[in-house]
Amino acid sequence: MDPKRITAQLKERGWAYIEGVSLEEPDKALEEIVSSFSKPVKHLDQPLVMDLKPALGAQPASYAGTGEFDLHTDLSWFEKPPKYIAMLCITHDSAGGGIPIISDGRQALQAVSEKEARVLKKLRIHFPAPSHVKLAGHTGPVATQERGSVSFRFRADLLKGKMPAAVARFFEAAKNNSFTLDVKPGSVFIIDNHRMLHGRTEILGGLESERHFKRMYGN
Ligand SMILES: O=C(O)CCC(=O)C(=O)O
Ligand SMILES: [Fe+2]
Repeated sequence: MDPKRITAQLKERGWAYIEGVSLEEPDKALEEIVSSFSKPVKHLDQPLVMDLKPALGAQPASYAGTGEFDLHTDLSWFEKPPKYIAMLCITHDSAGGGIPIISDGRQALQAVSEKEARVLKKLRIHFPAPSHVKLAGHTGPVATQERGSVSFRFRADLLKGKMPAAVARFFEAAKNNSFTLDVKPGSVFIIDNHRMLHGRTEILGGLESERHFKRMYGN
């Protein structure tokens, strides 16, 4: 797809979708797409292109786990989470799970009361890193007013203690406005990680599932 169209779609609705990408050299294909509209970035000791597939011993809600993964921001524990996430579908979960879900943070913010929206912009929440990542995490609001737009940070399953009421309302609203993406082998979806929350349904084939996605970040 024309990089201008990717950028336009990301700006307009927070996500872009490309079909029919050749899977002969999938890492290269994904790198080319991400480089066409952004600057590829990697984090910690992760490779530039990450393989997302079930592995023994992983946390259920993680890239290698098989559980449902609630709507979230990637790398919520970094001061500056990557702006874009691109995922390429190599193979599906033939049992019918592992379906990507996304939701627009702007819509969720619109859906809560004005008072709750003020709390979401003001209340600083601690977003800890998962236990296998030795980082202190990040403390900041769910919604950050930036020049002309609001950026979002959210990760429910890692939060410690009871979720503040406004945050729970935001999560509820995000779930209510979420939708699934009809991805197939060779499709790439790109999301604005500062605007959209994403997740997946449970991988029904479990550890035996052939589900395989590739993921890359860009700024
Ligand atoms: O498995 C997926 O579709 C997504 C995984 C994910 O969102 C993550 O690892 O942050
Ligand atoms: Fe994620």
